[in-house]
Amino acid sequence: MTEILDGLRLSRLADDDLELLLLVRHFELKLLELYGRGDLNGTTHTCLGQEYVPVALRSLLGPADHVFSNHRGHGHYLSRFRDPHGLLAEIMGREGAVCGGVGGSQHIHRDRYMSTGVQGESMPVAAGVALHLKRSEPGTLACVHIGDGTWGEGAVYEALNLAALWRLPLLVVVENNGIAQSTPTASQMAGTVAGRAAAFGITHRLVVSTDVNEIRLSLEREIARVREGQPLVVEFVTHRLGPHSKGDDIRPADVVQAARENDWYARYAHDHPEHFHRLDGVVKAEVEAVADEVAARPLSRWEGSCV
Ligand SMILES: Cc1ncc(C[n+]2csc(CCOP(=O)(O)OP(=O)(O)O)c2C)c(N)n1
Ligand SMILES: [Mg+2]
Repeated sequence: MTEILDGLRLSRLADDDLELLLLVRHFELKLLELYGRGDLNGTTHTCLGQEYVPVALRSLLGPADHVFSNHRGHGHYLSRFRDPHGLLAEIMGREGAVCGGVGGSQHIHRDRYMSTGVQGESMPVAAGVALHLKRSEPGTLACVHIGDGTWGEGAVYEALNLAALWRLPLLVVVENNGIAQSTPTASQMAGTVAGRAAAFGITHRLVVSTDVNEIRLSLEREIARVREGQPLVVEFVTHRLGPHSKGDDIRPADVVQAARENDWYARYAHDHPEHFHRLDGVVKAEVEAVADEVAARPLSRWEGSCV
């Protein structure tokens, strides 16, 4: 188990990485605002505070790789496709929706990307896809995002077992935000994610950094090995800034405060004020324009397939 130590100062990001981080942040803040106003139905789970995970991974993945997302997947989708219009239309049920508006926030299928709100469901599916890729498209991989709470699902272990046994190109990204809905991880998980990966002989890497450049550098070699059939569990120690979904945050104030102190957004603004302020307002305005434009569209119609 290797620990990537969190640097004191975040490194300067490329414009497109910072823009993407800000896009996910402002997109989800907008979603909460729209819900608050009663303009959206159903539910949504924001990845506020966790945006850097898919942004860091995006340059390590290629278009032929499969990505399996979960209920907290807006950042995963936007990092893959940078398509705020299609995603917001999907969530709002408007024309141009990625899946005709029938999938909503949690159930999206596009190209080699799929999300599900069912905890643990994607692990065996990703393992199966990884088997297919190993046989027919060597060098590609299946990446699956799961939370810490999802390690309570038995399907996770069936998938890990076969991934290790069959040497599948499976990258398991654990976004360990220390909580599952309202249950702290310490109250529901015996042992550790690292110990569980070790039980299957699967390599585990722990990432505590929120620095996109640093994370990429540290994972590059390991992810190349996944492509050769060495499954990998990468556990991000991360923080959920917002509620589980909407307005259901019962965490004590000190826990929420600790999450805020780890927020890349405030830290980047502090460490690189000129860069941050040059792009933050621009991206925020972009999201406002997307929201206005999508909200004015006619309702979506299911045409029998996703884009
Ligand atoms: C099979 C199943 N059981 C329960 C739920 C309800 N549920 C939705 S999210 C969630 C907590 C997931 O926690 P975690 O895996 O840590 O992800 P996080 O929400 O923290 O990102 C639960 C229990 C579900 N969606 N699917
Ligand atoms: Mg969690």
